[in-house]
Amino acid sequence: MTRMIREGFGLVQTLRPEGMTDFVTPAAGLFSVWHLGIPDVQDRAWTLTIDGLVSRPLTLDLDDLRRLPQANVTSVHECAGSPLKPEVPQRRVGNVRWGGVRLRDLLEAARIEPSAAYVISVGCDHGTFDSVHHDRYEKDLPISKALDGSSLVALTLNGEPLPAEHGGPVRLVVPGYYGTNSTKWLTELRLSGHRSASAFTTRYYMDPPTAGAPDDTPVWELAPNSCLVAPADGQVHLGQPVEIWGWAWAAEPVTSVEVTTDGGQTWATAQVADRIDYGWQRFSLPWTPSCLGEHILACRAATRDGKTQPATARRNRIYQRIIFVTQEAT
Ligand SMILES: Nc1nc2c(c(=O)[nH]1)N[C@H]1C(S)=C(S)[C@@H](COP(=O)(O)O)O[C@H]1N2
Ligand SMILES: [Mo]
Repeated sequence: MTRMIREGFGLVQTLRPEGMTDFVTPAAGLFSVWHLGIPDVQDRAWTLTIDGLVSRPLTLDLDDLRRLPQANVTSVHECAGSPLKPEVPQRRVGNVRWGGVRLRDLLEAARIEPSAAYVISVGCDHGTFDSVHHDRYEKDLPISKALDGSSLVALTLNGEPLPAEHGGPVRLVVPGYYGTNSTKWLTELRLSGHRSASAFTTRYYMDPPTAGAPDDTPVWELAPNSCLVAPADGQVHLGQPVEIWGWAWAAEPVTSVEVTTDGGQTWATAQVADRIDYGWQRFSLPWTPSCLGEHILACRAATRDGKTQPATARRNRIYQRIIFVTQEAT
């Protein structure tokens, strides 16, 4: 077993939405989450095994991976929040450029069998989460997603070798899916006819039934979400134009963002940039405040198929900010 250099759940979250001013989030500002601790990745000779329902099982080391054709994807990276509290938004999000080998290329090289329905990904971290010992971190994704050409076995983050806290030397990246599916410290990809039986796919990261979905639902595709970057409180003055802007994202491209400055009584349609790869999209709306005092700003994103953000407690609840409109600055 790989030695652990940190034990138990932990997270780093330095940027609040006001600080997310860059299209590409610098690695130093990117949140990080781990459930079981952080493994000592120097402690093992790194290999990635592809096995299960394949006719040509493969074991690759880092040099093998580096020698294969490399691809890049810009992708929003969002944590689904605590699996024990999916109704509490955490706004742990960034937008980064991942580089590495296409998952599809590796699966094709291993010759997957027709009965393979899921790709199960295994990390070498182990330890205690929610008072239970887990001997690995394990996730799954449907084979159709794994073969769509977007997922990577990533070796770089924003062009630099993948830092250990972000899963280096090798992690899975599944653009359009919540961060929980992007297994860090990746050591095995196992093709299976069934979903994984791991606690991280059965007990955790399964959303309880809702009115529209009678069964538990895996926390896979990103639901529409958005946040305001600017203005922050203290930057808005009576009669002075400001730009209200922020980022919006979803598994599918966001096709509309609406903004309110009166706590949701009226909504205006913002301009939304086109999506690049699976990245977040900038939206903006000019505003000249015409009355003094407290204002509740909020934004909500929607996709072409009509999926949008709820006003009720949910991980992608509509993002709000209270700002105070003051006398014109002198
Ligand atoms: N092996 C392993 N992979 C993991 C996790 C983990 O605990 N162990 N946490 C997941 C969760 S919940 C998230 S949000 C992302 C966080 O990735 P980051 O730390 O690079 O931001 O990694 C995912 N991959
Ligand atoms: Mo997460």
